[in-house]
Amino acid sequence: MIMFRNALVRRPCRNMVNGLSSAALGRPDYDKALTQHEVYVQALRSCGLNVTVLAADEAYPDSVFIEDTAVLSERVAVIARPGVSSRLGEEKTIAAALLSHYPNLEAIAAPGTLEGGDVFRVGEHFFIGISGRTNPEGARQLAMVLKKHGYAATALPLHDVLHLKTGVAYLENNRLLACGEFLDHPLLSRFQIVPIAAAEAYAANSVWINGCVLVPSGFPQTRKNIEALGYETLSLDVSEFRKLDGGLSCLSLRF
Ligand code: CIR
Repeated sequence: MIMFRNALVRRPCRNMVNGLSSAALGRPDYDKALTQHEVYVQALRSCGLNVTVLAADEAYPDSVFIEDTAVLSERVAVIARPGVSSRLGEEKTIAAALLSHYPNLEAIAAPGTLEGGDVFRVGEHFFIGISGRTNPEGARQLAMVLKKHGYAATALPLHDVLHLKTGVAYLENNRLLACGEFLDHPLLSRFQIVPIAAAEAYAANSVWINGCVLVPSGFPQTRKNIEALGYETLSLDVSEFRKLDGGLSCLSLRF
C-alpha cells in the first residue's frame, strides 16, 4: 500500500471561467471555486499530506487540474505532455516545482501526448489510458520510463470518458471503483469492482489517500457503498470544477 506524504496543488486562476468543458453545467463561479479549493487543500492536510500550493497561472485556464501535468512515483517523476493545445506548456512550471523532490525528471516528448488523469497505480503496476488526450506514443514512452525504474505498465484504451480516472479510482485492497465502460473491462478483471451507477458516474473520480477516501458531495449511494467496505470518507463540494469536467483527483499531484 502506498502512503503519500506530499501533495502539489495549483490555485485556480481567474481565467478558469474559460476552461475546457463538455459538461453543459454553466460557467464556474471563481470565488466559489477558490473557497472549494481551500477546503480541498485542508482535506489533503487532514489526510496527513504536506501540501505545497503553487501560484495561479493565468496563462492556462485549466491549470488548476495539476494532476494532468505529471506522473509521480517513489523512483521517478515524469513530466506529461498535454494532448490539447490550450494546455500544452502548463507542465513547464511543474517541472520546476518538482525539482526539489526529484533531481532527475523524465519527460514525455513529441509526438507523444500524455495527461496524468489517464494514469492510475496499483502497487508497482501502472495502468495508462489511451484517450482523446493520451496517445499510444505517449503511453509507450511512459511505459518505457516506468519499466526502466522497475515498474510494470499496461495500456488500456478508453472510449467514453475524458480520462481513465474519470471512470475508475483504485481504493487499494484490490478494489476498484468503476463505472460505464470499466465495469467489465477484460484488463481490469483481476480487481474487485465496486460498481457506480450511471446516475452517480461523477463520483467514480474519488481519491484514496492514506486510508481515507475523498468523495465528491452529492453522490450519497457511492459514499455509502465505500463506507460499507470499511473506509473512512470525506465528502467535498467540487461543483465549480465539475463544470470544467474536472474532479477530486485532478486537483492535486500526490506523492
Ligand atoms: C480539461 O479538459 O483538460 C479540463 N477542463 C479538465 C481536466 C480534468 N482532469 C482530469 O480529469 N485529470
